[in-house]
This record gives sequence, C-alpha cells and structure tokens, in this order.
Amino acid sequence: MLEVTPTSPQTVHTFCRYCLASCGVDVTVEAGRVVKISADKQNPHSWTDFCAKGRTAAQLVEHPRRITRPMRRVGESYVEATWDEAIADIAARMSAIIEAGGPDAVATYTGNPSGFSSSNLLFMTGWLDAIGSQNRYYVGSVDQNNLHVVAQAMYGSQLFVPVSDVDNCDFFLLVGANPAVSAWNWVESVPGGWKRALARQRQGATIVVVDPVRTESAEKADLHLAIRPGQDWALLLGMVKVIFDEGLEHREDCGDLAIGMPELRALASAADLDDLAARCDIPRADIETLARDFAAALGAMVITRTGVSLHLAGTIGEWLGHVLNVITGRMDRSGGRRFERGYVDALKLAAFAKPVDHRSRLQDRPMVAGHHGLDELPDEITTPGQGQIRAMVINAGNPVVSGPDGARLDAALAQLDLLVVIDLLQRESHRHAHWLLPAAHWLERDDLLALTSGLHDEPYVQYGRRAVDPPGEAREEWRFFLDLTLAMKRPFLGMRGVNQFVKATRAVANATRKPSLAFGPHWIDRMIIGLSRGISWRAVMEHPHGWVFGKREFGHLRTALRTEDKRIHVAPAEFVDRARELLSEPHPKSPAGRPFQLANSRRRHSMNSWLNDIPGLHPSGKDNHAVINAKDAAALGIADGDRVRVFSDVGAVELAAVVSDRPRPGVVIVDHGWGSRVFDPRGGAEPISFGVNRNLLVDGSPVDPLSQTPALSSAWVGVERLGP
Ligand SMILES: Nc1nc2c(c(=O)[nH]1)N[C@H]1C(S)=C(S)[C@@H](COP(=O)(O)OP(=O)(O)OC[C@H]3O[C@@H](n4cnc5c(=O)[nH]c(N)nc54)[C@H](O)[C@@H]3O)O[C@H]1N2
Ligand SMILES: Nc1nc2c(c(=O)[nH]1)N[C@H]1C(S)=C(S)[C@@H](COP(=O)(O)OP(=O)(O)OC[C@H]3O[C@@H](n4cnc5c(=O)[nH]c(N)nc54)[C@H](O)[C@@H]3O)O[C@H]1N2
Ligand code: SF4
Ligand SMILES: [Mo]
Repeated sequence: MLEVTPTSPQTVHTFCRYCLASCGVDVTVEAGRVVKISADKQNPHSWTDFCAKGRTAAQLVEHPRRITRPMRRVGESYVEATWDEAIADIAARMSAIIEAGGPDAVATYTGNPSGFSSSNLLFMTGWLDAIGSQNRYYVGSVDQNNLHVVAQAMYGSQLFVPVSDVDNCDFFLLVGANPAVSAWNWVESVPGGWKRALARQRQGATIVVVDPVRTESAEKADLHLAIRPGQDWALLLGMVKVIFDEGLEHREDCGDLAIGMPELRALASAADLDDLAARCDIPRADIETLARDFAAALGAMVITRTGVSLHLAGTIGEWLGHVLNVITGRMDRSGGRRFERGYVDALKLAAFAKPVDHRSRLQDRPMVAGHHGLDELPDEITTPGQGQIRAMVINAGNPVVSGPDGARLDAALAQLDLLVVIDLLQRESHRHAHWLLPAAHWLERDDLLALTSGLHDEPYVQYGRRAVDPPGEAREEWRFFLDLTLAMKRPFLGMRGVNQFVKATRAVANATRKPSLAFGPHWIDRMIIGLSRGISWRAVMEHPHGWVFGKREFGHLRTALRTEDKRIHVAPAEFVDRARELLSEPHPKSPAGRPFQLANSRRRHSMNSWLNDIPGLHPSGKDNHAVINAKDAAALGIADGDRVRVFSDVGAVELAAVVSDRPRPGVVIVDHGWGSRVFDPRGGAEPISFGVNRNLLVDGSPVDPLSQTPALSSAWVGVERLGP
C-alpha cells in the first residue's frame, strides 16, 4: 500500500476511473485535500479524452452530502453508527434471513462503477460465494450483456473482446455508438479514439454513423443513416446478404477461421433484402452500397455499442456486427479488430470460475454472464415463497434510475426486510435503505485494473494511485465484504481455511503495527503482477505516468480463441433461430396512442445517473428535455420550450420540449440518468434533483431472450402538449 502524505503539497499521477477511457490525471494535493485535477500529458496512453467529469472529481469527493460514516435508519431519518455496529447488525439480520429463506433470500445489485475498482467485485463475489446466494443482479442486463453472450458463443469466452485498430482503419461503420461524446469506450477502450478516427478521415478514411439521431458523431461522419430504433439487426443482416450474394466475402477467413458458414449463408438467403430494408427503414440501395464499400475497404471495422444492445434484438445486432468483421476479413488484420493480450490472461482466469447453473425462481431464466436480469428483481422481492429476496446489498448502483420501470423496483425495494447500500451518496435507489455505508472514491483508492488490461488498444499498465485518504470512516467495499463474511462465519470464497488465514494475517499486522501485512487487495495486485506477462511490480512502480510496455501486435487472435476447435463460430444455433424468429415477426408498428419511440443520448458532462448534480458540470443548465423532430412537433402543435407530457403504458413524465431536426421523425429523445434525487441523510435537508427519470417510461418486460435486456432505447411513447 502506498502511504499518502497529508500535509506537504504534491502531485499524484494517477488515472480517472469514471469510465474506461482511463484518462491519466495529475492530482495536486495540499494539506490532504485535492486542489486541482488536470490531464497528465506525460501519460503515454490515455489522457486525450480528459474531460470535465475528471476535472471536477474533487467536487464529489468533498460533496456536502457525502456519506462519511455508516448510517442506520431510525424511522424516517438516519443516525451515525460505527462499522462494528453496522457489520454486527447486518450479519445478524442476514444470517437470520438465510436461516429462514435459504441463501437466495439475500441478493445483490452491482452497478457500473464497481468495475473500475480492482477489489470491489472480487471481494463481493468472495462474500456471495461464502453465503451461497445466486441471486446476483448486475448492470449488465441494462448495458453490455449482449456482447458477453456473443463473445461466449462465437469466441468461447464471454470476456473475449477484440479491440479496434483505429489508426489503420479506412472504413468505420459505427452502429449505435456516439464516441464524440462517450469516448471510444464500451467494453474496449481506445484513448482519444474519436480524434484518431477523425485524423484517419482527414487522410481519406470514411466514417459511417448509423443512429436514429443526428449525433455529434453523425455530424462529422461522411454518411449518417438514420435507422429505425431497434432494427440494426435488419440492416446488418442485409449487408451480410449483399456480401454473400455478390461474392464479396473474404474467402480465406471464411474457409479457415470461421465455422458455420453454410448455416450463415442459409440464413442470409432466407432473408429478403426489401423486407429487411423496410424493417430498418434504410433504402435497399443504401444497404447495397454500404455493404460493397465496407467489403472493398482496405482496413475496416464495425463497431457496435449501447445503441445496439439496449433493444429486444440487441444480441442479434451485436452478433451480426461481429459476423461482418469476420466474413470481410477484419479480424486480426490491420485497420480491423485485434486481440490484445494485455498483461493478464483474463480469459484463463475467467475459465477458472465454475459456471453456475442457477435459474431464476419465478421465470426459470438462466443467468447471463453470471447474473440475472434486472427486470426480474421486483417480482423476486415481492412474490412470497422459498428463496424470496428479503435482504439486498446495492453496491455502486442506481437501478431505479438507470434500469427500466424504476417505480416498480422502488416499490419492491420498500418491502425488503434489509436494504444495505454502499455508495458515496444516498441516491434515488437508496431511499429505502436500512443501512448506508460510506464508500471510498477512486481518488482515495489504489487500483490495478488487471481484468480490463486486454481491453485497451495497446499493452498498457498503470497503477492507479490514491491521491487522498477517504474522509471520516469511508472505506473501500472489499473491507466491508470481507468483514461481513467473517462476522457471518461463512467461508470466504466458499473455501475452507481462508477465514482463518485472513484472521492470522490481521493478528500479525496488529502485533507488528504494519497494516499492509493484513490480507487485502494489495496482496492480490502483487500476485497478479507476479503471474502476468511482460511486466514486473518494480517496473510498474517506476512508471507512475503509466506504461506502454509493448507494441500493438497482430497474430494472437487464433491462440486466444477459447472455442474447442479454435475457430470463430459465425452461426451459433441459438442466434440463427432467434434471427429467423425476428424475420417472421411483423414489421415494427406503433401501438395505438403511442406513436413515438423513446431514444436516449449521453452528454459529455453526465455519467449515467450520478454526476449531474456536481456544481462544475452542465454550466448551461441541469435539466433534460424532450427533443422532438420539427415535423412531429408541428403536427402536435408543440413549439420550442413548451411543456409536454411524455407517457407510456407504465409511466409518464413532464418536461420542456426542444424542437429539433436531430431525431428522425417518430423518435423523441429524452436523456437518461436525470431525475435521481440526492438525499441528505446527515443534515436532513430536502433532496436535490434535476430533470426527470425517463426510464420510468420503459416497461421492464419483454426482454431480449438472449441477453435479458429490455427495450431501454425503443420504448413506445405518446407525447402531448401541456402548455407554453
Ligand atoms: N435509457 C437508458 N438507460 C440506461 C442507459 C442508456 O443508454 N439509456 N445506459 C445504461 C448503462 S450503459 C449503464 S452502465 C447503466 C448504469 O447503471 P448503474 O451502474 O446501476 O447506475 P449509475 O447511474 O452508474 O450509478 C452508479 C452509482 O454508483 C455510485 N458510485 C460511484 N463510484 C462509486 C464507488 O467507487 N463505490 C461505490 N460503492 N459506489 C460508487 C454512484 O454514486 C451511483 O450511485 O445505466 C444504463 N441505463
Ligand atoms: N460522457 C459520458 N461518457 C460515457 C458515459 C456517460 O454516461 N457519459 N457512459 C459510459 C458507459 S457506462 C458506456 S456503456 C459507454 C456507452 O457508449 P456509447 O454506446 O457510444 O453511448 P451513447 O453515447 O449513448 O451512444 C449510443 C448511441 O446509440 C444511439 N441509438 C439508440 N438506439 C439506437 C438504435 O436502435 N440503433 C442505432 N444504430 N443507434 C441507436 C443513440 O442515439 C446514441 O447516439 O459510454 C461510456 N462513456
Ligand atoms: S470521465 Fe472523462 S476524464 Fe474520466 S476517464 Fe472518462 S473521459 Fe477520461
Ligand atoms: Mo455502461
């Protein structure tokens, strides 16, 4: 563990852990406080996306409403308690709940920021394995589950993610991605990726953006195709069909690397191009030209992101994006998608985790990437029976705002016997919490993000140093999960002997007054680097600005494949079946009274639901709006700035309209992540809130049967004018 000197002014070189861009930052610390955060221009890999969110991170660290001590609910308010009291009470209540209802009566929901800590998920899993609960929920079903499903089926590991060789690409096909705003990151990261793509464009590369909205990225593109939401699969299948019909495929890869070509060809030939064109509402001729240009380009890649995933056909869209890359010879090729080994073989580590065949109690659904679908959570809490969820931990998540149909989830959370939240602030999803536990911010943590090392577009490692100490009693999550396991007297990781070992190390640490001798994540960081490829602990420490420890190499894809036959499976049966099902469905048609599809956009200054209230962000106004196409607005008599009501079968929100030509007709954009209250458990002041929660309009069911993702970005809604 690195010691933080609280008094002398110093600059700490570390990296921002709000998103996978992982921007290198210089943090100036004076008297134990962060006084400035700027881009670390000596970072050789990742500072070029540096943004206002990273620059203002200290405003979250010093947030006046931050939870700094464990707080226990007493009636309608909270009182401070010690960690010992919190752990003892939570352990006793959880043990009793498990005694009565079995291990699945205790559940977890884990949100996106957990992935940017090296220890959070690992230690939480150690505790879950200790108590034996499989009621695990995760942000994946409202984010990237489709990618894991596709990676597992095509490449043999859910963590197999090819990275983008942006600097050699001649043809970028960006589908449902807005890298101008969101940075080039989803489950891969190319620092400064958008700027680098624009640099390629200046050298002659083509950028095509497929998006129902004319986004910041679409504005810079050579071609913008304003697709009908949720129908990317039809466009991409149309492209596959044209490529086969015209013999444009890369024969070497199709014969050698890919397996399943006959099934894929059969699917493509069963599809009718005019039908596909009508489904996605892109003219047939445009699909043909796009397919030809894409196949002909020297280096090319399809990139698919949340605009593809957050729909009922998201897995098929994602799959067909990968298929296009494979059949046109873009895998492991210059300007295409490459396999980056990183310093840790994450695929090997993942293979150690025993797959769990747990099915959900009520809907009998399997897990996806080790977790159940968020849409199932409310009923699993409210429906009586053995295994009914009675206790929950919400860890770094805000599912009432970031997930579908938040009102239902909120009502369910209110019925729990025990809701434990570990977070920096008490937000919307946490309002019924019995315990609020204070988490550490990344500026207060040391992190080695080994599992994501292969997601960066070059071999890169940086030890994320903490800059300041956590305030009050705030602690990293790992400590809570480990202490809770010991208090519940269950074997950490489900392995006997580990608890005794942990206690022994703690005893030694106490006796010698050397805290670092107690078992903790730093042991694991050291072990991982010891087992890693190409780096050593010492060398990592000698590179405080981060270290690019090798070249971008091709040629590792084949060996990395985890399929038994070492081939890429281009036509997994479940995908082909689902595609045939989609082909047989009627064309998308709006239900009566709900003629619009609800789209979403991200903003540079937002991070899902959790930074909007930071004072230094959104200087031009903290609010979200209903952005309506000018033709639609005229038909409804709506003028710019009018109050409107947007409603669906499950909810309604009221907000101001913005009349615009950015969304295609029939699409209304309301940004997600707004309308999340920040409570004041210490001071008891009124909650702060900005904007409205548009996910209240999204029905949690149906879901994509393969990824269990609801239609977060294509819910059918109606719009009516309320007044000026
Ligand atoms: N309509 C629509 N909905 C969407 C999306 C969309 O595009 N459209 N995007 C989806 C996507 S991609 C995502 S990732 C999800 C996000 O969904 P979630 O991850 O559930 O929610 P967030 O809004 O990211 O909230 C994260 C919470 O973690 C807390 N937090 C931050 N850092 C830490 C930390 O270090 N430790 C702890 N313990 N807590 C911390 C924050 O204070 C906040 O309360 O939203 C999804 N929802
Ligand atoms: N500033 C900022 N950056 C972020 C985040 C953030 O909240 N703020 N979140 C981070 C996270 S957690 C993630 S997962 C990544 C996400 O990264 P991206 O997926 O690139 O995120 P978005 O900017 O939401 O871009 C998705 C685009 O898909 C479009 N879209 C919606 N529906 C459809 C559709 O049916 N078809 C097509 N073709 N397009 C559609 C939307 O209009 C939008 O422009 O960004 C990360 N970076
Ligand atoms: S939030 Fe901004 S500064 Fe932080 S890693 Fe992402 S892009 Fe970089
Ligand atoms: Mo995400």
